[in-house]
Amino acid sequence: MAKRRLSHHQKKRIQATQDAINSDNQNHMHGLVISHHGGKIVVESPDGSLHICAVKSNIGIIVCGDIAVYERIKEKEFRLLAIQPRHNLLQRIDGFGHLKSVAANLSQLLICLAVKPAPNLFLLDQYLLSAEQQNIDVVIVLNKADMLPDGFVDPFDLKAIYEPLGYTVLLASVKSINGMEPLRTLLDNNTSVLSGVSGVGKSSITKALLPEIDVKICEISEANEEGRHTTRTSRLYHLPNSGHLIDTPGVRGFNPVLDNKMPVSAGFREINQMSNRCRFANCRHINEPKCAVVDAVSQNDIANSRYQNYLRLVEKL
Ligand SMILES: Nc1nc2c(ncn2[C@@H]2O[C@H](COP(=O)(O)OP(=O)(O)OP(=O)(O)O)[C@@H](O)[C@H]2O)c(=O)[nH]1
Ligand SMILES: [Mg+2]
Ligand SMILES: [Zn+2]
Repeated sequence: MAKRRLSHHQKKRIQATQDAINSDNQNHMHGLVISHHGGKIVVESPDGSLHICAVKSNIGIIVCGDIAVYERIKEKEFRLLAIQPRHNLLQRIDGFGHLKSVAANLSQLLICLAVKPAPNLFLLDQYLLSAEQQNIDVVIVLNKADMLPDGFVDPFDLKAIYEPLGYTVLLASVKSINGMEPLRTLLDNNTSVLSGVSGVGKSSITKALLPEIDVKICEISEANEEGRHTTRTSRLYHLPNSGHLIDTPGVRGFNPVLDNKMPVSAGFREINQMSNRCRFANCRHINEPKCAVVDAVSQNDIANSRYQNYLRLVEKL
């Protein structure tokens, strides 16, 4: 494949970033990006001070969880110079086809679903694919469990489908505080990002874990049970037991970044594993003869919903 040629502007940016990262300039500081709003970046220094940084042009993407290199220009003025190389970067394609970056340097993705608005398994599988791509652990949180009729232990078959794949599924309720303690434990020592559609209760969960912090929560519209996109910008919070939690704005969808370097099957653990048994090494698991994946679906060893969502994503690519 031909190498992509970098523009003069891109080369300059990479060089400037390298210079700032490698520099032993005593005035350069390092800090954690807490939020990014309207061109202002809030960076937390290792001593806990918050510094609002203006951004030097040509720095590129900056998100919560990034480690910034920055400098003081005046008493209370700071300028962000570069972002340190990341372990990972969670990204999605928005409804207009634009690449959106969610957060960086994550160890855990909390996919927040709710009893109402009811979970969309295609959205969930798209999240899971993105997490597999970026090597991020996942916890599937089904919030608003208080709205379930008595006796429902596995609504929407989430445990039945996803636990055998190795994903943690947690039923939670901010209202009845069910599941909040196990969730707290899962967050310890992790940098976790909470993502999901509007109104599922991401900010309510954040507030339940950090009651002393003012997190804005909105009443959902009774008419259609949809959220109102209350949270407008992502924000990183510190948890008492040394973890970080990033609350993000509700998404309408979570289209993963798909490219030819990684087959869609790599984002579906069970399909990936089963594909070793297909007759053809390059089997797409659609209509090829002796396809172990199609066989496994017909035997109910692979959930049909997972397979249908796999096909939808292959079609997109
Ligand atoms: N019954 C019930 N309602 C809840 C629960 N958690 C949150 N809610 C309600 O759900 C609504 C939306 O909560 P938010 O926390 O603002 O939802 P969000 O996911 O942050 O929404 P966006 O910021 O718009 O993405 C509010 O009316 C909450 O009171 C829960 O466990 N049970
Ligand atoms: Mg919110
Ligand atoms: Zn196959």
